Amino acid sequence: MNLLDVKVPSLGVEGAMEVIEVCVSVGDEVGLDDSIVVLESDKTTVEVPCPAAGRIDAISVSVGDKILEGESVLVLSNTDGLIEDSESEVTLAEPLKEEKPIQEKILTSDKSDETTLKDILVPDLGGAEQVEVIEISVNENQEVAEDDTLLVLESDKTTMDIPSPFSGVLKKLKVKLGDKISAGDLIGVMLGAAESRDAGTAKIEKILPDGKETVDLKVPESELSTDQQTATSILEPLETKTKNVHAGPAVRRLARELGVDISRVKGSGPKIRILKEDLNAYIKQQVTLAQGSPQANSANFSGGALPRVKLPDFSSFGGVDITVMEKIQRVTAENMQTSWLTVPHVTQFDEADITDMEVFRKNQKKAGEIKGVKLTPMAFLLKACGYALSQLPQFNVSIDMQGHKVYQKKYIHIGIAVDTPNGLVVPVIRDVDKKGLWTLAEECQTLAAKARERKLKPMDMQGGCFTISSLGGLGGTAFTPIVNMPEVAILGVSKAQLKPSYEVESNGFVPRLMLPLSLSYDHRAVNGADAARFTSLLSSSLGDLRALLL
Ligand code: CAO
Repeated sequence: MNLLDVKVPSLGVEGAMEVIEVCVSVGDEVGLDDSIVVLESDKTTVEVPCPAAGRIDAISVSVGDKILEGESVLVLSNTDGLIEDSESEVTLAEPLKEEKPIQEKILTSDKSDETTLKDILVPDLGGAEQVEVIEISVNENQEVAEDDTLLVLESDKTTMDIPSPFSGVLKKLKVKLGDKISAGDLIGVMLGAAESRDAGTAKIEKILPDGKETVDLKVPESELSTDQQTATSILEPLETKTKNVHAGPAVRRLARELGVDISRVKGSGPKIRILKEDLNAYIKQQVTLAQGSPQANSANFSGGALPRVKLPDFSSFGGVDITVMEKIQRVTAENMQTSWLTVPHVTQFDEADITDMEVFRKNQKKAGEIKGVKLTPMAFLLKACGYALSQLPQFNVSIDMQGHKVYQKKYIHIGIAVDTPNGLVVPVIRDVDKKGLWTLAEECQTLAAKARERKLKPMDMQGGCFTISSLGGLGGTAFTPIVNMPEVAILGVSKAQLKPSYEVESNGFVPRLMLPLSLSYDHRAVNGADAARFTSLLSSSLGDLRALLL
């Protein structure tokens, strides 16, 4: 094992410099000249380049430290020919400073084999980043089975469980409540397979700045991997992982001055280096979002400019419990308020005669049992709305009032409002117009179940063009749903009721099952005549399903 103790090079700066950024994390592979830390003095900001390619084994500085030339920054391993082989064990080229975190490696009792230590990484979160940990469902040294929930995360749109990718004993947990984590971040370290921990011994060796301490663990040697070289791998210290950002000092300084988290900026330079233009583009984008473009995260508009309603002292009237709103509740409330304040809402009411549709639907009960899918009115509503959106594409748009642009979508993805114990969530069914009733029913069922089990990923809730909110299973005659921005319309569905309907042929009244429809729309994007056309088309296609085949 070749190790290199990387020190602060001669920078021609007098006195200590402050570490303002650590650009690498333990375990990172770095190339020659990659930036490892950024130092700042009164007069200058300097990026310290890596003197060789290798893997970061330990980092001895943190942001805010003051360091001098010649002081150790980090330890690099696998650096070709820079340091003599250190045989079987890793020895830090120089002891780390006292306050540095304890590091660990796993050794077997008498040989150089290693245990099967596996990192548990945050899986793909559907593109979401910096998602908050709201619940930790496991403890260190706890046995965990594959698929057991490890963490619960909460983004702006949903909560999701993170299952364990394999079984074993959780040796290290590297996240805590409130942490913001992204795909690829380390959740913890799992030891071996849980069921085989009853023979043999392996050791976890703690490497302290000034010595060593060994702890025995019961691990069967048969379980210890012989092909991995983990005896030489030091586990990542317990520290916050900083993103490896490539940017020059001037860009970093500007980002700091403007309060921009540089790790969120996409670099367009060589090695995805962040240029000043990238920073400008990022700031411009954020400003546009804050002004309400269709891509805006409506959580940006918290309605802060509204006068605050002063609450009375409720306890003077009787007993009161106070709870803090959960994030999903808060974000839903903010989104509702934003839409209510931004969108001029109009609601168009109509009814669809679903007598024949219900006969057809109920006739499919047996087929549904065989398929394991329940065909509810929702599948028919999805199909009919997909058809109406294809016929009246003016409902399949988003508008940007700042840029005076209309975004006409060429796909038909429909969100369904799902009532869950954690609040309202809106998973999206894609390409509704291209799917049959059974597929739509199955996807609706799966997504609603996932929503209730908190298993939806952010991507499951993105890309909607239109929303259906069905309260039909619960009751009510009509309601005025709020448009789910940046969509421009939402269909509310209430409970179907038998009503007397005049029949010309028999010159009398006959009972018909009528489904109440409430279409709320953004009057900036859609006019009233189109809304009437939309609900009429829905009504006629639900009244005669053959229209959907045309
Ligand atoms: N009229 C009469 N009965 C209806 C109906 C309607 N419009 N819609 C559904 N039903 C019936 C179903 O046929 C089913 O009856 P059976 O069990 O006898 O077959 C029953 O009501 C329950 O249906 P469901 O609600 O389980 O299934 P669904 O596919 O209709 O709806 C879902 C799925 C996810 C939309 C629904 O469960 C849900 O969460 N709705 C709430 C949406 C909500 O909260 N909206 C408000 C948002 S704004 O605050």
